[in-house]
Parts: sequence; C-alpha cells; structure tokens
Amino acid sequence: MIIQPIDYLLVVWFLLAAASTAYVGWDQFRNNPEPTVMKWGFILVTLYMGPLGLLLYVLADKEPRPGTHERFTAALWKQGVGSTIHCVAGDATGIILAAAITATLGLPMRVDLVVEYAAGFAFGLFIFQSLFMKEMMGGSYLENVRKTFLPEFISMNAMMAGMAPVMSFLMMGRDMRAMVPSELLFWGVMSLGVIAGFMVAYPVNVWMVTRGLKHGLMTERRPGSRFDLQRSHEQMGHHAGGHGTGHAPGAAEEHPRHHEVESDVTAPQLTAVAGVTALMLLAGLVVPGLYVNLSLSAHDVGGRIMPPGMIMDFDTPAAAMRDMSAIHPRQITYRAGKDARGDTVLEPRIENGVKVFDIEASVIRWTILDEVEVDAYAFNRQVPGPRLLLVDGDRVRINFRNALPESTTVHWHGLVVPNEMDGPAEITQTPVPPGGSYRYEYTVEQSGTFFYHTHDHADRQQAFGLYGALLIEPRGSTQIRADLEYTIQLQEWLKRRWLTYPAMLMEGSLPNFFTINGKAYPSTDVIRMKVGQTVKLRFIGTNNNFIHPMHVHGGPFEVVALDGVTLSPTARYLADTINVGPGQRWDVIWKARRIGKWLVHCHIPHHTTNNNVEEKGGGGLTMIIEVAPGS
Ligand SMILES: [Cu+2]
Repeated sequence: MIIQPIDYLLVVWFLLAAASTAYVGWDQFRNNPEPTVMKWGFILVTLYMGPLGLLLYVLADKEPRPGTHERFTAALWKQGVGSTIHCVAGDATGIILAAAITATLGLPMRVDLVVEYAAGFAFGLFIFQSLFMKEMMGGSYLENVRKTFLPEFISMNAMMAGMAPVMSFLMMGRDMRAMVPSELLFWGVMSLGVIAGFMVAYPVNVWMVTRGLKHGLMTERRPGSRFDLQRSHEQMGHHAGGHGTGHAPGAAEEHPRHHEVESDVTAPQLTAVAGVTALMLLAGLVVPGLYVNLSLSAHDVGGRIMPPGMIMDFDTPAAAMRDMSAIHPRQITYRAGKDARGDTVLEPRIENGVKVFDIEASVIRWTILDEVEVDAYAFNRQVPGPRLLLVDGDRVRINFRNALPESTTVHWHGLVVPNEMDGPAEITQTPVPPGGSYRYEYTVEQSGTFFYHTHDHADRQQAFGLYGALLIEPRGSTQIRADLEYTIQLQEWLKRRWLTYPAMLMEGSLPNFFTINGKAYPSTDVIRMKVGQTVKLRFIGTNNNFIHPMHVHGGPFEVVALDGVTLSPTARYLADTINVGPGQRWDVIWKARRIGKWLVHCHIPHHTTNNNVEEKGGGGLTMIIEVAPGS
C-alpha cells in the first residue's frame, strides 16, 4: 500500500532491480564464459543491489568482446569485485532468508541479528564459497569447507558489519513497516543493507585476492561448450591459424581448468585482519543498540509508523511506540464526505421507557479543511461523535460496539453513574476488545453540559476523535436560556507526511491542526444572529493537551455555568476570555450588540493557524458570529 513518499521510490527501485536482474541473467548464460556459481552470484547480487549490481557486472565482469573475458577481468579491482560477489551472494541470501523468517516468528531484533549472521555464514560457507571452490579447484567438498572457512569468516564479518547497522537503524526507525516481510520497505532495507555490506566487504576481499586467499572472477571455457574458443573458431571456418592464436586476444594462453590457491599470507596478517573484522562486526551489532530498542520484535511494533521527531531510544517500550504511532490507512473502514458534519443529534429508541442509543467506534477518514483530510477514530463515523440529548431523570442504555483495531471503552464525563458503567479501562471494566461490545446503562441525575469520551489509552484514542457532547436538560425550567445555542468542542490534530498521529505534548507529537466540532477555520460553522439576540455558547474541553483561552470579540459574555453546574445569579460574572482546560465545560451567554462579523477564537495564536498557515484571517480554533441588523 502506498502511504508514504518512500513507497513510490521503492516501486521504481524494485522495477529497476527486476529489469537489471533479468538482463544480467540473460547475458550471463548467453554471453559470459564464467563458472555457473559465479553467474548465479551476479544474478543474486543484482537482485539485491539493483542497478548497482548491473553496474558492477557491466564494468567488471561482462565480456566486452568474445574471447576477452580472461584479460578483461584480470585487474585487481575486478577480481576484488568477483570475490566480494560470491561472498555477498551467499551471505546476503542467508541473512535475508533468516530476517524474513525471524520477523515472521516475532523474534526480538537482537536475536534476529545473531540468527542472520549464523545463517549468512552458513549459506556463504557451505553453499557459495565451498561449491564455488569445488567447481573451480576440484578437491573434496569438506576440504573446501575447511579451506574457505577463514576467508568466509573475514568477508562475512565485514559484510555484516555494514549490513547490521542499516537493518537495525531502519527497521527500528520511524517507519517500522521495515520489519514486516510483506511490506516493500522491508525489501528496500534489505537492498540498502546489502549495498552497505558490499562496500564494507570489498576492501578485505581485495586484500584476500592479493594474498591468494580467495579467487575473484574466473573464466571457464569447457571444451565443446559455446564458450570454447577453438570450437567457435572451427565453426566460423578459421582453421588456418592453429590452436588459440590470433582472433581472440588475451585468450590465447593455455588456461588450466583448476587453480590451486597458493596463499603467501602470514599468520600475523591473517590474525590481524580476522580480528579487526570481528571487531567491526561486534560494533555493527552492538552500537545500534545504544540508540534503538533491539529487544523489540516485528510482533511488538512491526508495521507501526512513528511521528517524525519522536524520541525513540534504546529503552523506549513497544507500548509507547504503539501508543504514538499513526493510524494505518489500511484500517480505515469509512470515508466521510467533504461536507459531513460531526455532533449530529442521535435520536434514541424508547424501549420500556429506556432511551436506547447505539454507538460504534471505528476508523474513518475525516475532512477538517477543504484540502486537508485526517484519519480518525470516531463514534458513529463522525467527529465529534453524535450529540446525546438527555433529560434529568432519564433511564439511558448505550449499546456500544468496538470496531476499532484496538480495545476501548466509553466514559460519561462528570456523570454520577454506577461504578461499572463509568468506563475506565482495567479499573472498572475489562476494555472492550476489537469486535466486542458493552452495554452501558444508568439513570441520569444531573443536568447541564457534559461529554463522553474513550477511557482506554485516551492519550491516543481521544486525540484521534473519540468524544461527543452529552447535553442534559433539567426537569423543570431552571436552565438558563438564550435565543440561540451553539456547542464548541475542541481538538488538536497532528498530520504529517500524509499520516495522522495522536497529538500529544511530547517531542515530535505536538499538534499542527486544530478543530472546532471537527472543522478548522475557514471550514468552521458561522453562527448567524441579529442585534439584540443572545447566544449560549457551551465550550467543552474535549481536547487532550492545551488549555485554550477562548475569546469572543464584540464585548463580554456572562459566565453562567461551569462543568455542568449552573452558577447562582450572584456567582455569575462577565468576561471576554475563559481558559477551557481539557475536561472542562463553560456555558456563557453572549449578546449581539453590533452588526458585523465577530470572532470566537483561541488566544494562543498558533492554535488559530492550519499547519502554521493563516488563511482568510485565521485558522484552526476560529469561528465567526455574523450579526445582522435586529428586526
Ligand atoms: Cu488554543
């Protein structure tokens, strides 16, 4: 699924890798006179390294003209490439297979790395090196295993020293889809790892070639094969020049089928190089562990994508990462239209005198601005969730269903309810699992402005939109009335790189969008009234992080209720700014004194921008009261 910019690059990369591999495979078997093991080595390495593998093949190994392979590949740097290729082909194949298997099994990263090293070593030693040597030099298989053990050890150490940090840092990095083998990013990280491993392994391979410890590129012209020069000369009718002269420069000399490796390496040299590559390996395995948490597995955090800038350390727990990660767009089950509005009144069914509401939490895509969509957790597919209108004394039943990918609950903020109906996860109830349901039932004993919200990982879930207004009428007529009413529910959002993260007062998680009733200005509602009319504004701190100083232009309002409690007439007071903290409710009455456009807005100016952009005079927590002449 394409959900991040890197995904486009990965698609292009793997198309190039496929084309490069197809070309190398075709050319190897059609045109290149080298041993079969070496052909497969180049094919595998090109599969892993894409266009870079193709580049190495064309520059170092592809026979430029028939009969020139021996001379063409003689240069030391090319022999080094050949030597590295047969190391990387075997080692990387083992490492990649092991990585895919350990990720699927859910082993911690640090165990992964050890298994990958062992698998890479085994694959390289028992398959590529020993088979290659056997084909080239004859001798028994076991003898070759023994002879190639140290060269393989040195080369594998260097290879893994380059590959391990790439895997550790990127798989445990911001985008942990890199841990999941079914994701393209996993294979992208493997590719990059192999490229890094190749670069680190190359110098030691050059050295081993110079000391006769390893073979590089070789030429194989089996008598009678298509690469047998004599045969091809005869076919072409060149009988005159004798055997192996003239037409194929560089291929003329007798070429023995088997090469004995005669090494002039000394024990101190070998010990020093083996020791240093072992240290490099150790560093490559251990150092990333100082920065990222290698005790985690793909089952813990695989597939999670973290907000850019979040601090992720070697001791950041998996639960913290899951908590702060983005909504994966794959989980979205409903896309609300551009004009969809939240806070719509949910009409109850009456069953034996009980007001029954059906509420479901699910993952939706929601439009907060004409050009800005967010991914959200929502009650009944809207942000805020549906408005529940109750009357003091009502018996209420809420059939709640959880269609989220994680457990959740519902809490009735400020209400006096039986404890098991209160909602705190793990405290008064077992959280409702994905696909599960719970029946909340209670009798209302209060009136005023309240709200409901998730009480399971609220830092994540409420930040994604799981809240809604709960407005309770008094039984008598004690409620303070106005000509109009408008409810204001606040929220902070974090949207970056196409994904929505839960906004938190944490490094990397600070919000960049702000909404009133699920919409950012200029998409917020306009309250229309006439001079002389009054409006009752109910501010609800449904947001998670900030105390928003909400301010109304055009003169003071009267504060008439706080947290669902109506103030006595002597306790009411005039103000033009109130600090709406998370969880708080303020009812204020504002009178339209003059015609024109009067603002309601937060007084933290960053909160009246959209991703730091002010448009049409505001943004985020801004809305307009438009006052017409009185009648
Ligand atoms: Cu604010």
